[in-house]
Amino acid sequence: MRGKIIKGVGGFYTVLTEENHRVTGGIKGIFRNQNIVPMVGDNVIVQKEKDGSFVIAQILERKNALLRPAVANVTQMIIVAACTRPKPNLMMLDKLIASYEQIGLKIIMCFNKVDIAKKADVEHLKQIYGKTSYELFFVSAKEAKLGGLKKHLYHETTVLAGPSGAGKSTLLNAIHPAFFLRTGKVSEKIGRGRHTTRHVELLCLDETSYIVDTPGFTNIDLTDMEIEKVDELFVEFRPYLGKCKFTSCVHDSEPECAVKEALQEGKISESRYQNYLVIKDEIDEKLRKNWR
Ligand SMILES: Nc1nc2c(ncn2[C@@H]2O[C@H](COP(=O)(O)OP(=O)(O)OP(=O)(O)O)[C@@H](O)[C@H]2O)c(=O)[nH]1
Ligand SMILES: [Zn+2]
Repeated sequence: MRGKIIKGVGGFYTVLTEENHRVTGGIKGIFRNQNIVPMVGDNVIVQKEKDGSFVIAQILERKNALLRPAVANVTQMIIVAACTRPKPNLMMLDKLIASYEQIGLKIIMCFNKVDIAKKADVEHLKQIYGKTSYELFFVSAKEAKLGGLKKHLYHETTVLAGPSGAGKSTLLNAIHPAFFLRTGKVSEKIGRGRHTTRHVELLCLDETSYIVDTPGFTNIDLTDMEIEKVDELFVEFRPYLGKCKFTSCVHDSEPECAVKEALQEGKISESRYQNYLVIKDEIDEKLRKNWR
C-alpha cells in the first residue's frame, strides 16, 4: 500500500494510505541498519505483516526536507504575520522569506487580523509586499474571512510559519474547524502552551492536501551562503541582477547599481531594500568572524 507519513512518535509512524486508512507501524529492520530515518511527509510503501501489524517497507524519493519543522515533500510555505497586535517585525519577516527562498520553496504571504488593523497599516504592508511577486492575502482568521486563501491549500503540502501570536492556530481553525483540537490549544489550559510537543503532525484537509503548523522559531540561519548571492533571495531584485556596472555588485555603495535604480524608481520598496542590506551585512560579519 502507498501512503504518507502524517505523524511519527517514538519510532512509530502513522501513515495515511491512498485508500484513506490510517495505519500505524514501525520501520523494516533493514532501514534501521542503513540509518534511514523516516520523516513526516514521506511518501512510503506500507506492508501488512503476517501477524496483522504494519511496517514501512520503503520510503519513496524525497523532493525536499525542511529542518524546522522536520517535514519532507513540502510544496509551499504560508508566512503568517499580523497586520497589527503584534506589530509585524518586517526584518524578521524578510529573514524568514529569505530562508525559504534559499530552499527554493513557493511562498504565500498572509497578513492576519485585518478586523482590528488600521487602513494605513494594511496599505503600508500592501505597498511593501505588493512589489514582490508573492501572492498576498489579507485575512481575519477570527472572523473566518480568508479571502480565497483556502483554495490555495488543495493538492499541496503547506507549512504555516510566522511569529508567535500572528494567529496561525486561529487560521488553522478557520480553514478546517476539525483541526482545532489537534493544534493543541487544550494544553494551554493547563499552562504548558502549545508547541510543547516535540513531534510534528500533518493535518489532512483531504487525501492530497496537508498542512503543518510551525512552532515560532527564534534563530533563522542564513549564514551558509555567499554574500554575492543574498540578492537572489529577494524576488523583486531578480529582474535587475546582473545589470549593475560591477559584476560583484552587492547593491550597497557601488555606483551605477541597477537594484538601487529600481529602488529609486519605486519598483523595490525601501523597507525590503534596507532589510536586504542588514541581512547581507550580518552574513558578511559572520563570515569574517569565521575566518579570524
Ligand atoms: N482580532 C483578531 N485577533 C486574532 C485573529 N487571529 C488570531 N487572533 C488572536 O491572536 C492571538 C494569537 O492567536 P493564535 O492563533 O494563538 O496565534 P499563533 O500564531 O498560533 O501563536 P503561537 O501559538 O504562539 O505560534 C489570540 O488571542 C487570537 O484570538 C484575527 O483575525 N483577528
Ligand atoms: Zn547593484
